Amino acid sequence: MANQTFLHPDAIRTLFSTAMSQMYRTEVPQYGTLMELVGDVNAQALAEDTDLRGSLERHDELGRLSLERHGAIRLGTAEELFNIRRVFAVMGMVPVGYYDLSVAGVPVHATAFRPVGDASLRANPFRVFTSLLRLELIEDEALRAEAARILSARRIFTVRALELVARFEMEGGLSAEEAEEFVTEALETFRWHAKATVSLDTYDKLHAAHRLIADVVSFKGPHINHLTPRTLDIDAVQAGMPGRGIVPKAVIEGPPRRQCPILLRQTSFKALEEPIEFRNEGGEASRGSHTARFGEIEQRGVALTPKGRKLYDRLLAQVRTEVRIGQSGGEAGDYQSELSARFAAFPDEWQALQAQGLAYFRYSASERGLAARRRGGLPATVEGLIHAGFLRFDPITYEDFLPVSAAGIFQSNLGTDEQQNYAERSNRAEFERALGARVQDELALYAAAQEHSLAQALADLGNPHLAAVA
Ligand code: OOG
Ligand code: NI
Repeated sequence: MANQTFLHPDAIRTLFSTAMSQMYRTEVPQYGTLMELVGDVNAQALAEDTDLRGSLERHDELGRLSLERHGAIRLGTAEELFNIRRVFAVMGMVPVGYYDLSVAGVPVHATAFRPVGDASLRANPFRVFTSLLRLELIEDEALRAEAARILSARRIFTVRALELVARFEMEGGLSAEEAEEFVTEALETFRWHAKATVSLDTYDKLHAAHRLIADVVSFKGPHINHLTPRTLDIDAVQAGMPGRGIVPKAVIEGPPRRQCPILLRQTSFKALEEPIEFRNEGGEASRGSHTARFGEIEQRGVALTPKGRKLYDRLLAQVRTEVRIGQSGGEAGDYQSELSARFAAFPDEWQALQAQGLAYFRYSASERGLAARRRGGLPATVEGLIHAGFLRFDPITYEDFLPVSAAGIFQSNLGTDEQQNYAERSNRAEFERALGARVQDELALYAAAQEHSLAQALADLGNPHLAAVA
């Protein structure tokens, strides 16, 4: 039976992301400092760049800016991944994209849970990069078995959280009151635990296999390991961090600074070393520490088409073979200049990106175009309409992640000595089996958004037949 009193999943997501941000601010005070810096830089960028402000305003992106963030968790078992999908579904977040990080020496594969659809993204684009540990990549058989045993014994969701998920699935929604309770219960899964579930000895063994394995296996739950606000000027935030007592990683991951931002640029501050209490089988406590939680910022640009992405991947690979950043970060200057030099080959004007089919855009009929429709005699091609100023296009923001950047973020927090090379063993089918669902294809989502906007714009101009020509 239809229930009129459900709280919209978009609203539940905002309740949740706000509560999560609050919790992380309390747990990691540096995150609060970073949020303040990002707020200041964004205000300055908007004051100085009226075009940017106009474009964000036109697409209702201004409101979401201060809400905008992503987080990341690392799960241990197929069952945990299966249930987290159900939890995120309550908040209108679905798995998009498959990321294999084993190539970069990180024994996980991942997806991003995020809203899809323009309205939901506008309401709140909160996303969670969710990795699943690949125990099969642990070589030591005894250790692998022990890790599996430890993981199978833990329960990362509260009983009530799963009850509310089941209720959501049965009824098709949650009331405002249930949603509040759900958010409180779901938050428990993401909380930090200063007490490990293993002995210091076991922790050390897991840590020796890979620091990430220790991070996933040793605790009661998959603590959120970072939250990332979106900035309009990542270079300014990177430069401003030391002034506020934060030490950033050596280089910004992703493309260089450009007139027309593409994809995603990210930087982070190093993970904190935090005190942990371990307990051995006899119940005796010992003190140690664990390093997992960090801060990150990101600047988002336009989503690239497969053609644009290919060019991006090729240029980035060239830079990375040319300059390798060592542990000291001393090569950061060379890396930046190489990056800028190589990316000179990537067109940096909106017109060129559109005309060459390198990026995705949202089309709309301009006022002049609507006036021209009334007069009649519009150009017969999309190019002609654009040229005449009747059809406008604005960049579609990239809402996903980049595997090479993600690996760089993982590694900056694992220490370069931890680089291990697992052979590429991408296993999307296995990931989807654990997830209990297919991951959506992010490129298909952007392409659909572009096509939909173009069809609408052409219809507004009175000539929907042109869509086929585009
Ligand atoms: C996730 C790293 C990936 C990003 O922004 O690329 C990520 C992790 O360290 O668990 O969050
Ligand atoms: Ni991140």
